Amino acid sequence: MKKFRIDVGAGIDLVGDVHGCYEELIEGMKKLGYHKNKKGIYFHPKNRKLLFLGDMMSRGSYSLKVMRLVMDMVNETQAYAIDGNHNWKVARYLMGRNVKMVHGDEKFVTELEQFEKEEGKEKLDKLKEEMKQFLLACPSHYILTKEGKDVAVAVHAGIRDQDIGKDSEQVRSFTRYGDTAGMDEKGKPIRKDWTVNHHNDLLIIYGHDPRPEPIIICHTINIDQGCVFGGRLTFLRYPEMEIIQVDAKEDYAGDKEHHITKHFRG
Ligand SMILES: [Mn+2]
Repeated sequence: MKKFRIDVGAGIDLVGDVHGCYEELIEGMKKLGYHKNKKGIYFHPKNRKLLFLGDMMSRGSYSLKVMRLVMDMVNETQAYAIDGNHNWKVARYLMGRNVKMVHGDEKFVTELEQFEKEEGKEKLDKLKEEMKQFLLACPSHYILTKEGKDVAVAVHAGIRDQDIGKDSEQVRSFTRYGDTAGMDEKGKPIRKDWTVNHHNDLLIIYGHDPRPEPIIICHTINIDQGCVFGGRLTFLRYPEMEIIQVDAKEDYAGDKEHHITKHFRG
């Protein structure tokens, strides 16, 4: 399947869950050497590309600004973006489905209401349609290739080896939520460790389930260090395997019980 494959080319800079952390995103992109062209679109002078690992919005404070930047960069072929559980939730909301906008998605709705107050209904409807089309077009994962050989996989929550390069609702469910075993008594998903079942040569780069550090385990690396929970925004320069991080300016999510908030702010 060709549609899943991206050539590493001059290099790919992958970024974990942004969740509306616009300032940290810009700070990190500048550290990596991105700047704006005459059209106001961020690009890398050495033709590197940015790859968003899904969940660019919700929980944080500037989802619309992040989405504008992501959509502009993807439209101008300077970035790639993949699906995530919040992407999917927001996409369904924008399709008019009856979804509960909770767990940080309510902040996205508040931003839309604010946008309407400032810009009017016509512009809001146009933006909503654009975001809906964009989110629905995000693939479940990308396979990075170098000299025609598959080298790595970029995915939001995780992937089973046998699903790499495949697409179905079942695959999408796994790539959005990872391997889950139902809900706990608080309604939070019980997450199972899928990484132990990863046995091929591909490095799997993922986010979704924030960890204090980006550590390579079983040839997988989690680059979501919970920026929105007051942790850090992580960028991975591939194939250099260089980590660039930006400290969160604040704890946007305000979940004092979250393990990342406790780790970085406790
Ligand atoms: Mn997620």
